[in-house]
Amino acid sequence: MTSLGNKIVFITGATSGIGKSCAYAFAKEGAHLIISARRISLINEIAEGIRKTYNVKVHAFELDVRNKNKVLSAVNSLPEEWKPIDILINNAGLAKGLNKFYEDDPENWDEMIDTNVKGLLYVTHAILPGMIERKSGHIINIGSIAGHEAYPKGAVYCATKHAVDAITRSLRMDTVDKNIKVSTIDPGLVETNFSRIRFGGDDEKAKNVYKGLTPLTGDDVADAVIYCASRPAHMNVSEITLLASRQANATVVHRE
Ligand code: NDP
Ligand code: 8X3
Repeated sequence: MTSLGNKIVFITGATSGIGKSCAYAFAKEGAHLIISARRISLINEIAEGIRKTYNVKVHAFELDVRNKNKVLSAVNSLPEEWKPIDILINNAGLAKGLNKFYEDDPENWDEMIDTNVKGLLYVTHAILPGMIERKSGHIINIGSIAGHEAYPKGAVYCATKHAVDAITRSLRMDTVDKNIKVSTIDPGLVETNFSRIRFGGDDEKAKNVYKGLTPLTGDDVADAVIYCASRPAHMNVSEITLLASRQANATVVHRE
């Protein structure tokens, strides 16, 4: 097992759900954190909470992964001590709407593609050259079972997660000679803010997604991310798929 103590871990979308759970889980292992998201007051609050609980350093800043120039300048202007990033968790992402393709709003498509695909590419593009130079690094993408299967009313969200899957696999080939690991963690139903965002703040609709079963939590996913990040140097976990035990796949769910 590789110790995560004193590693530098960069997490996008750390204000909520899986990203926030990952921040706490890595801090518990003694890693120092670079955490970012769009909500600056929330990310600062989380940073303060982590500093109070664990003896680790936390660098927090506002970042919208859709902004290519800001992503690059934020990474390039990191203080020297924060530059040698060991692990990147590409987590920032969202679904907007659950509609038949022909009834959907193309604005939703732009937001999902810009965040889930282009945002992940921009952040990776900004951080990977340093990893290549140092001949060391691990990129862990938060994909989804929506990257393995398509489901009704999810054409574009599923397309973005299929893209994450393809990017993960290609990147692993492109960096195989650079001592860089590339992995993906692909969960099914995880109860976070995800469905609230998907349904434009409609709490009732969001709750119904998880009705009649016990969904995964952000902490369950963070647990898998920690497993993946802490394997010995010779071992890469290329992919982990996680499902709630009452979920068979993206469309078959048993509810009581
Ligand atoms: P949450 O809504 O709880 O968290 C999403 C996080 O992403 C927030 O911290 C949000 O922060 C951040 N974010 C959204 N847009 C941007 C942006 N443009 N730039 C930077 N940060 C952004 O959802 P989850 O924790 O569930 O989602 C995290 C990831 O997990 C996503 O990639 C999602 O697709 C994936 N996933 C989720 C599943 C689920 O069932 N919940 C299952 C499978 C995968 P802020 O608003 O402050 O910017
Ligand atoms: C998020 C979960 O069920 O929409 O990726 O695929 S789901």
